[in-house]
Amino acid sequence: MACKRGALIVMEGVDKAGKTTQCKKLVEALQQSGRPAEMIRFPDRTTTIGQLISAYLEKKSDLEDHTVHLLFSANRWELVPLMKKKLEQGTTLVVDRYAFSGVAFTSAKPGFCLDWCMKPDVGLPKPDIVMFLRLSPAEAALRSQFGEERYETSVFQSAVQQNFEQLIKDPSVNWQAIDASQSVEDVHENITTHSLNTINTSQNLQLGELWK
Ligand code: FDM
Repeated sequence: MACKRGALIVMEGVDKAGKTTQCKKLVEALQQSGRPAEMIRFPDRTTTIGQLISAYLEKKSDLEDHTVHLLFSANRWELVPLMKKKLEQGTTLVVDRYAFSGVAFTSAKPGFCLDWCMKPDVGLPKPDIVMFLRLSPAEAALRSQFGEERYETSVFQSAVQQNFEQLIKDPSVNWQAIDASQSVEDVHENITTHSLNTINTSQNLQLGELWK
C-alpha cells in the first residue's frame, strides 16, 4: 500500500500573533506523538532569491514593489518540488506564512489589489488547513515593540489585518480562525486539535492546487 501523505498546514496572521512559536510547538508535539513533521518558513531567506528578499526586509536594499512581490512568490515556487516530495513521503509540513501573507502584505501598499497579488501564487500546493491567528492590532501593540524591519509599523499592520479578513472569506480555502489572545498553551491545544483532524482527513486525499 502506498504511504499516506503528510498534511500541508499553514499558519498565518499579523506580526506578534505567535505564529513562529506555535509552528515550533506543533512540530514538536507531532514528532513526539510519532508523526513525521517538519517546519518551513516563508520567506526562506537561505536561497539566492531569499537573500534578495532578506536584504530588502532589512532595508539594506530597495526593490520595486511588484518585483519584490514576485520574488516572494518565486521563493515559494522554488520550494515546491521539495515540499511535494516530503508530503508524498508522509511528512506533515507546518508552514510559517505562505501565499496569504504575500497577498495581505503587498495589497496593503498603495495601488495593489488582492486579485493581482494572488495571481503569481495560483497553483501552489493548496494547504489542507490555514490557521489564522487572530489578534487585534491593539493587542499586538501591547505584546512588544515592533522591530526594525520593513512593514513593522502599526499602521501597515492594520492594513495587513484588514486584507487577511478579506482573504478569510474565500470558501475555496480551509480557513480556521484561532483566537491568538489566549495563553500560548491554550492556543497550542486548539491548533493541535485542528492539525490532528486535518492530518487524518487529508491523508487519503490528493493535494490540491491553490486558487484554481
Ligand atoms: N512577507 C512575507 C511578505 O511581504 N510577502 C510574503 O510573501 C511573505 C511570505 O515579510 F513582514 C513579509 C511579512 C513580514 C516579512 O517576516 C517576513 P518574518 O518575520 O520573517 O516572518
